[in-house]
Amino acid sequence: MSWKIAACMQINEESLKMLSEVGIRGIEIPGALQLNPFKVSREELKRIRELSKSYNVDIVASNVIYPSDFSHASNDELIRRKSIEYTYKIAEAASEVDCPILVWGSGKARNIPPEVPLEKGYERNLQVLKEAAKAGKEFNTTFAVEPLPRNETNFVNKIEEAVKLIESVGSDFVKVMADVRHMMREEADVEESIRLAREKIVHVHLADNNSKVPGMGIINFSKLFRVFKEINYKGAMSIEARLGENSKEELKFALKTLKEATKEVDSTLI
Ligand code: LER
Ligand code: MN
Repeated sequence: MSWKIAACMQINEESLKMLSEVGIRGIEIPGALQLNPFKVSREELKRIRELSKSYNVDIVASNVIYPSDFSHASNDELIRRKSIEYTYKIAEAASEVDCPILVWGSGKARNIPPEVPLEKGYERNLQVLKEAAKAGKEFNTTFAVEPLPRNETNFVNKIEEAVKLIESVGSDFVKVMADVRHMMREEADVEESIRLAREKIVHVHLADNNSKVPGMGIINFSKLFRVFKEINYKGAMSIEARLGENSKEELKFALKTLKEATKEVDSTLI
């Protein structure tokens, strides 16, 4: 098996230069900032696309796609409509930069406010994902629901919940993603949860248990990669870690750690 490796960061000359030097050929960009259809012009999207091509670093995904003041489950209909309109338009923006995956994380935006009954909140979030399915099909972009820990959201904390949710959307353009750091915290058995979602997983985030780059904590990555190989996972894997002063050295170290781990399971990183 071979997996495309990427790193989560803003796209610009500097980050692309650094990634090229480290040997990472993928980038995952912050959507609310760099694909925001209410703020980012077509010209800017074109510039981003060309920049990524010129460095030969692919935009494999975009995360943090909603601004933090969004609320899909709000009692205010105008606020809910804004989420729906934005969801549709960000899929178009993603297609303009050849970004195939939009990570449906954004814990705050999907949080069910205390004054909203849980069932109603569920329905309202589902409504947004149904729009995502429509937009995804039109612009050939897949939305990937990311289970997030309880301190980030009260809506979808576990893989099992994400699977159930996407099954009720019933679209090839709304799938599941696995963030291994969050899974360590929320899942009773991380490996079994990966097996449970199987072919529904379309994207992966990698960090160590302490949010630092892989290799700086206690996660056994080869053990995890063995399961991704077993389920025949073919998507990309993005390093989504808190980088310190010397991000270049940290990413080099992460790449080395991950390459060793993939080698142990007779796989490669590209
Ligand atoms: C936040 O913890 C996170 O994992 C991001 O991917 C949210 O989209
Ligand atoms: Mn993540």
